[in-house]
Amino acid sequence: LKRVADDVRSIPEEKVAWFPRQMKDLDRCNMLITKFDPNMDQDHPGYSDPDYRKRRAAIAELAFRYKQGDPLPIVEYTAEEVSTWREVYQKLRSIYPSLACKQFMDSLQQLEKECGYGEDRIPQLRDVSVFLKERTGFQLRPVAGLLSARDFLASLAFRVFQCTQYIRHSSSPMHSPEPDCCHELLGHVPMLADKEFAQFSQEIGLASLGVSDEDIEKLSTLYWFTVEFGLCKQNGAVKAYGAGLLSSYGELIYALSNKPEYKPFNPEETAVQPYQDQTYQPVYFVSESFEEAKIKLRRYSETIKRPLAVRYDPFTCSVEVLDQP
Ligand code: NLE
Ligand code: FE2
Repeated sequence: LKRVADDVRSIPEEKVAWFPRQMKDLDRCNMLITKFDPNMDQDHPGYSDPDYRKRRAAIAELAFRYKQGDPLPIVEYTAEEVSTWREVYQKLRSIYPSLACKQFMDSLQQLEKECGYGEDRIPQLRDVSVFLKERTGFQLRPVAGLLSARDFLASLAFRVFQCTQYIRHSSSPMHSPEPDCCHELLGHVPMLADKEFAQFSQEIGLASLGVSDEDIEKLSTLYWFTVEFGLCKQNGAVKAYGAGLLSSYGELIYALSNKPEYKPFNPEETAVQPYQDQTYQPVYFVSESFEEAKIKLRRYSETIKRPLAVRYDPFTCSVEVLDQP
């Protein structure tokens, strides 16, 4: 309570939700959502597998202990985990060339050449974070599971991407309702290695700082239908750029089949579209181009009301609060 009161004093207009100002404040952006946790969710394929649950707890512990600036933890993956990864990698790799957007393919090829991506080993967050930092300034930090939307979005404002480090259960390699390292490494990382996409991600993050719960809900829905499940046209064909598609063989094929409904991407409408987080989406939003999604989203975020304006200072890695524009 004390910390909220302090922050409110420097922003006189109205009460504003606490948000991180400096990169080290991200240590406080760690509120987990437990709905897909293998200990809580009876439908989780790991629910009745005590070894899997034990392993998840051990990897979660690494994330709980992590403080901003620490070296990223190294996980020695077991043979079973590597074999799950292999299956996911092989299957997805074979369909990417026809279904993934160009930006994704370019980055994936670089990751394979320069960052040890391949079917034989699970890349370590530590190496991937160095790679990304050089490309787009993004860095990774470990997280124990699904984060609250507010905390997750806030970290993007600092070009920090919170990544899970455990792997999905071996019984369901082709789709997982919760994020895991396949989702982060195959879905998100290649896109974060693209300069434009990195910029787009940080803008969503900055737009989320200090906004109401209602606006967080809208922004996270927009994030869901773009960064996670977005489709865009390229050379006349529809391609996937959303990470939730690019890490799920089952849903990637489904999304680009003639089964689901497509709607044109329009932030006002997309922000209030109900979504599905257990299984495949019934509807996907298609933007005319990658650029278009970015421009429309930027325009939308300028319309969100908040009693402050923010700017990221890359020299000090901190968020400056400006007067109302
Ligand atoms: N469904 C995705 C996958 O199987 O990789 C994960 C989505 C996380 C939001
Ligand atoms: Fe994700």
